[in-house]
Amino acid sequence: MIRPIILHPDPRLKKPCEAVGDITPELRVLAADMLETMYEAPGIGLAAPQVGVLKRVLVMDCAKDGPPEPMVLINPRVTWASEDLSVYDEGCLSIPDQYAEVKRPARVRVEWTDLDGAAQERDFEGLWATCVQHEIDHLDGKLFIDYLGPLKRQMITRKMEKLKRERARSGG
Ligand code: K1U
Ligand code: ZN
Repeated sequence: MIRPIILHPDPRLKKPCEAVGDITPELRVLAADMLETMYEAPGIGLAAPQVGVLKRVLVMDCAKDGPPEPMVLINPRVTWASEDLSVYDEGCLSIPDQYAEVKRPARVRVEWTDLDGAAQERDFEGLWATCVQHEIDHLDGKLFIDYLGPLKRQMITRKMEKLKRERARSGG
């Protein structure tokens, strides 16, 4: 099921999410819904708070060519980050049509739990590294615009408030 994506500004996008305990059937449904919602948007990542669930779950698929590579990360944690940085013109499904350059570690090692409850670890680089850091930020209540200066951040937030008013007036 496709779930509505929450738009900035919204208090649910600013709250740190709570760790997932057991892998329940509800969690599996959430992960499947998040992947469906991400592909439909379309996007390359999605974090649970973006669909109003304040739990530490994210999905992503940054595969460019070839078959899809859907990933579900539960309780993800960056355990190592490279000193070298990379810049990417980031977007966000909660901040549509707004893009800005963000500098982040070029490579990261991430540990997480998969949907079978097994511990996983992987090194990410390129777009995968940018995306997993963007999504983990969502789980900590942080948006890519929080890396920008106050003027640029305020300008984007004002545009989003206007967009939300217009969408509310036209019924969605
Ligand atoms: O978390 C999100 O809001 C999803 C976001 C992830 C992301 C994008 C760029 C850099 C870091 C993280 C998106 O997917 S925005 C849409 C997007 O980037 C895209 C959409 C279609 C094709 C390719 C990219
Ligand atoms: Zn985002």
